Order: sequence, then C-alpha cells, then structure tokens
Amino acid sequence: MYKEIYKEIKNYNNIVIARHIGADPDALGAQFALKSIILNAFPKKKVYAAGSRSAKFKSIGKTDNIDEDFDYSKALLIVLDTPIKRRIDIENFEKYNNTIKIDHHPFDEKFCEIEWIDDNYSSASEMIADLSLNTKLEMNKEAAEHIMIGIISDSNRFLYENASTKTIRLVCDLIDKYDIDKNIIYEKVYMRDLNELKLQGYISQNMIITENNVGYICITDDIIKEYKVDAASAGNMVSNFSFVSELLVWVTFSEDVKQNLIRVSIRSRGPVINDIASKYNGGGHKFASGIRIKSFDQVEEIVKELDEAAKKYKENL
Ligand SMILES: [Mn+2]
Repeated sequence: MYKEIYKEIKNYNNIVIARHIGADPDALGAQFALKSIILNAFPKKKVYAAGSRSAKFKSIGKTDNIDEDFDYSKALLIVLDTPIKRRIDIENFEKYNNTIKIDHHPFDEKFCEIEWIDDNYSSASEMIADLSLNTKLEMNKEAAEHIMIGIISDSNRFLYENASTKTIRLVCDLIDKYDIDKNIIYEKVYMRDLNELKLQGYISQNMIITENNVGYICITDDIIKEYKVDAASAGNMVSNFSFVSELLVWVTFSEDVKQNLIRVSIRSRGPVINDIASKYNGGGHKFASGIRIKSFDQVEEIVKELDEAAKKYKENL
C-alpha cells in the first residue's frame, strides 16, 4: 500500500490534501504533516492543504486556498481521516483525476480509487508517520510535530484502546529524533477559553444519569450562546467525562443552528455503542461514536437504546 500511494504522489505535480468538516487536531495534523513530507521529497510539486480554517485550532496551521483556475483534471486528491464522502471538507470532488483515501475509522463507504483503511491505528497522523517511514517521503521536525499533535489528540494522550505500544514508541522516537517540546504540542491541542470550562461545569451540574449509568445532556443553542462557545466545542465536551464512576456511557446532544442539526457525541467505558450510532446513520469507533439528528425529539429514544446496551453490559460483567 505504501508503494502504491507513493507512486501516485510521485506521478502528480498538483496534489490537494483534504479532510473532514469540523476539523480536529488529528485531521489537521495529518494534513499538514503529509504536505510537509511530500514537499520534503518533491519541493517543486504544488501541494495544498484544503478545507475551511479552524478558529479554535489556528495554532496548528493554516489551510491553503485553491486557485480559481486550478486544473483538477490533472490533480491528485488525498482524503484523510474521513470515512464518509459527504463529510469531506472540499469542493469539486468529482473533478479530480485520481483520489486516495487514508483513514483509521471503521470502513463505511468506498469513494476513492485507492483506499488505505486500518482502524487499528490510533490516528490518521500515525498512518502518515508510517507512510513516511516506509517511503522516500521524508520526515522533518515540522511534520513530526504535526504527527504528534494528531496522535496525542486522537488517542487522548494514549488513553484509548488504539494507542498501542507501537504508537507510544513512535512518539518517543519522534521526540528524541526531532527534539520536540511536548509542552508546545499540549498547548496546541488542549488550550481553551475559560468559557469552555464553565460549560463543562454546567454539564456536570445538569447531566441526567439513567438507571444503567448512561449520562446525557442537551446543550441547546441558548446554552451555547450563554457560555459563548461554538457548537463544535460544545460537542467536543464529551471527551472530558472519561473517568466518572457513575458513568458507563455518556452522551451530549448539542444543537448546531447553523447546520440545522443536533450533534450527538457518545462515549463508552464498556458497552459497544457504534452499532447503535449506525442505526441512526451515524458511526465511529466501538467506544466513541457520533450521530446527527434533526431535533431533540429523538433524545429519549437514543438514550433508551444506550441504556439497554449498558444494562446488557452490566449483566454480563
Ligand atoms: Mn482521526
């Protein structure tokens, strides 16, 4: 697979690297790292990191504008960290001459010519590191930092199951070889406004916990405005409730009026939840999934299903 991807990269002078909407540090880290390692090997190529700019993660890097007269028919598109076609943050997908997908989410649909999918990886960024280590796309300090940002963030500091000893060893090697200051990495991933912490306090105060330890909360647009956060960071709050003894499964329902939907973010300490997510056209990993719903009317139904799953899990302990 490495060779096949490398060959295509070598073949094209114009390469666009895309990732999912609602960029997170792994999507961005993988994107900028891949851009760097391609340019290290082929300084004359034109490589674009595409997609809308993330205000929250602007310190990670700035995406590129694609020229209006860009010739898509001669360009290669590489999509990172995105299992579902409609989630790609890019225009003119159909116009590209060739497409490659590199992703660590469980397979959902095929939409690229070449697809390298492996959900054993901690992050898309770790895949980019392996691509570099196995081809002539050479790493440098900048790429190493971006890769580390993606790994740290997507594994939640090596907390999640997919953070293997290989992942940890890779990060050790990167720190040693490129003299990476890990405080800088942590700042880029975890720095946030006090408002977010206040919203976290609101969630702790108001979360409802079911009989079988499913904690849930509806974060309405009013609340989002009151705490002056954006809809995406309200949804990301879910990662802050990992080690709470009363919670087996926890879920936030956060309203996004701009996109006219409710973002459902589910996490679990045991019960498998991605099968429930996919029933509602969502998806993700076994213990970390997401759904998009139209209104808060569906909250009760989803919580009930999660509660059932938690009940079954407890019975089998
Ligand atoms: Mn990812």
